[in-house]
Amino acid sequence: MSTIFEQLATSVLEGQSDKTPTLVQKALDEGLSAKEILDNGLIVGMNEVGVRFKRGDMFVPEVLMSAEAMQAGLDVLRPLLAAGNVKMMGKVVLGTVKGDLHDIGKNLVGMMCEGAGFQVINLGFNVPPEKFVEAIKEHKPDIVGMSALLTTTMRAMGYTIKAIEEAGLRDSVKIIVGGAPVDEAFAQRIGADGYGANAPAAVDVCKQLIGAV
Ligand code: B1M
Repeated sequence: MSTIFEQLATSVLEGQSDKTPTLVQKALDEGLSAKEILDNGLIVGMNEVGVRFKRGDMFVPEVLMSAEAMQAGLDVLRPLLAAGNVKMMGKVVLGTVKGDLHDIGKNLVGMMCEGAGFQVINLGFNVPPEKFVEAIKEHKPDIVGMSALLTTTMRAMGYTIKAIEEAGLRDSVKIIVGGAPVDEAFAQRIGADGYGANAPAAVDVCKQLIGAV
């Protein structure tokens, strides 16, 4: 008979959006804390999703299902985590840059970052540089993540970094970029601190950027 933590991890891994919140509630009813359920159940499942995705044993639709199951579980825990002042891994402000309407991959990055224990403020898509700047002032994140799917909108990442510099905020945040046309060389050229090729890689880079690994 598997433990409740194993059941939670498996439920995320298998993308069971109906079962995961029920299991989270069961674990709470058994007296486990929100932090234990997150760290020893949900995040364990999501970490395994990352490992399997990198290995080529899971594909985007399955990862999205797992991310949704994770979200459904987190929805039950979120008020408890907020009320209990549980220390999250760090705060990430995330958005798809100006002119770009693609947000599926960016949302996946956001969900996996949440799954890894980060607090994520998702600004949505078509986000102008000044909105990133405002969000940094308001939320004081550790990390700013930008996504672009078009060769024509990649340059907005550079403009956004410039705007963050001009606002005097560059030293207060780490910046990670990603999206299909983006690569490591481009990230370095525009002065980003990191590049994530896919959602699990983005989580790894975010952890590195805040010194968590
Ligand atoms: Co558009 N589109 N699209 N599109 N679209 C692409 C990107 C394109 C490659 C299709 C093609 O021609 N083969 C092409 C871009 C060509 C280029 O610039 N090189 C293209 C085009 C041209 C366009 C329009 C211009 C079409 C038109 O109107 N003529 C138009 C532009 C609109 C705009 O943005 N201004 C357009 C519109 C759209 C829709 C709105 C219809 C829709 C988006 C809906 C939505 O997102 N809500 C759409 C879609 C769905 C696609 C494709 C088919 C799929 C994108 C996707 O969601 N992939 C795409 C072709 C393709 O990729 N096969 C295409 C799945 C997703 C999980 O992957 O987004 O790559 P991806 O994210 C990955 C990684 O990139 C990475 O992690 C994710 C998970 O592993 N990642 C990050 C992403 N962000 C990251 C951030 C990080 C780190 C990693 O750190 C912060």
